[in-house]
Parts: sequence; C-alpha cells; structure tokens
Amino acid sequence: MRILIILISLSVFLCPTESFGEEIQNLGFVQSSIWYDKEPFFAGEPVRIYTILANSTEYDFGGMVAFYVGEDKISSTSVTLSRYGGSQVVFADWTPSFGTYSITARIENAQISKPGETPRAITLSQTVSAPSQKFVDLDTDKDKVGNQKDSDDDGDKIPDTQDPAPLVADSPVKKSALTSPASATHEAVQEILDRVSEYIPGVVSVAQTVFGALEKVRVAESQSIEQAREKASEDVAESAAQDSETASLLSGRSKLAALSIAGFVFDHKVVFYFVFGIIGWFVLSHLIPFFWRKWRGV
Ligand SMILES: [Ca+2]
Ligand SMILES: [Ca+2]
Repeated sequence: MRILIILISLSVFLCPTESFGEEIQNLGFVQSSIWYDKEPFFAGEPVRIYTILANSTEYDFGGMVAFYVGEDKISSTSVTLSRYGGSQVVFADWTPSFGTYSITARIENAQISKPGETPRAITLSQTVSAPSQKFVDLDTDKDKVGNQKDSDDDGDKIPDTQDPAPLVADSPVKKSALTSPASATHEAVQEILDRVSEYIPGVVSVAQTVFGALEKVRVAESQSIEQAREKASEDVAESAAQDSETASLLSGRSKLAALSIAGFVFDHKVVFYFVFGIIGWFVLSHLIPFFWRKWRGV
C-alpha cells in the first residue's frame, strides 16, 4: 500500500512588500505548520491559530484536526481531503494568559478510502505538527509592545525606572509623587545629599548606589508580582468554575491575596520605602545591641 502523505506544512510565506508599498503578513506560501492571525499577541487578547493539511495520495481522507496548547485540547475540527490535491485550512480561537506555551495541531481518527470503498482507519507516519513555541507577554498599555520590552509599561510617558507606579497610569500615589509633598521630600533629600557630598562624597555615592539598586529591584519585582497576580487570578477563576470549594481554590485565593498585598507594596514607592524602613529599623534595632554586647564581651 502506498504511504499516505499528509502535508501539514508547505514551504515559505511570501510577503508582498513592493507593489503597493504596504507589508501584509500571513499571506502567500505557508512558512510553518502553525501560524496566527496577528503577531505579536498578548495576554488577554483573542488570537486565531491556523494550520493547513494537504493530500497528494490516491485516497480520499477523513479525520479530525485538534489544536493543543501544551496537553490541553482547545478545539477539534472535522477535515476531509479529496485525493490528488485536496487541502483544507483549519483554525481555532484562543485567548492566552501570560506565560510560555507550546502549540501543536494533531490529526486524530484518520481514515482513508478509494471511491466506492468503506473508509478504514489508518496510522499516519506524522500525526503531530511541529510545535509553535510562544511566549505571551502582558501589554499593560495596549501599545503592542510587551511589558518585558516596553520601557514605559503603563504608557504615561514616565519611564518604568522612574515611575512610582509603573503598571498604573493614573495611580493616585504617582500623582502625589510627582507633585508635593513627596517630590518636595525628594528635593530636600537631594539637597541634603548634595551638601553632605561636599564633605564626605564616598558616603553619598554609596547611598545613591544603594538607593538606585533598591529602586531597580522594586520596579522589577513590581512587574513580576503583577504578572504572577494575573496568573493567580486566572487560576482562581478557573478553579471556581470547576468546583466551588476545593483546597486548590482556597490555596489559590490565599496566594492571590498575598500577591495583591505584595503588589500594592512594591507598586507604590512611598509604601515600599515605609515598609522597607520598618523592616530595616527592626533588624538594626536587634543587631546593633547584639554586636554591642559581643564587643563589650557581655
Ligand atoms: Ca506596552
Ligand atoms: Ca510609566
């Protein structure tokens, strides 16, 4: 028996670029097994996933094509391919959350037949497409630049490195930070640092370095906590949809609450440094007497 060949991919996408001065993606020769109606796409945005099958054998083909995200089947579509050149484009709609995914299309329940014959089940040499590996980022300000590449995540013209609330464009804390009294406090602190630097420049340099490092940590952690919080929120919604009161749901809610509190602290500069100061004071107030007693030999 001749081997049935189902081509899941063809060759290379040809993008028309010159004739009309406009570049259009995803039109022309197929470049890969799996493609999308737009790229990049971001968490929370619906995206359509495509694949194509072709049959160059002497058999008519019937079966199902399913799309999988990881090991989760998200769709299943009936496919029929006539012999000697039949083809069919198959698609599924998917709304991803933040994360990294492997997307595949798989042929299931494959059957072939010649004209007048009863279809019979067969095993194909290739039933799974080449996987499409996708990292799906958040795009807080919807400017089509993911947060990991965006230097201003909330699109308020304040760079993330200087933004007191980098993921909240209209944060009240941000507004107060940009006016008085926080900005006045910042100016006063800077003035003190400038004066001290005239006498002990080394100390000021160290203080500024430490503050800069802390600020970088705060901004980076604020973003990763927000991403984790969104993921936890989706997990809780999913658990709630499946069962109302399971252990995983309660655990998910506890995690979500903890991440929300942590997110609030890291996302708001004033709160972050207040908490940091309290912890620092607590640690130092215990460490200094300890070392003092050690030094005195008490
Ligand atoms: Ca963005
Ligand atoms: Ca910003």
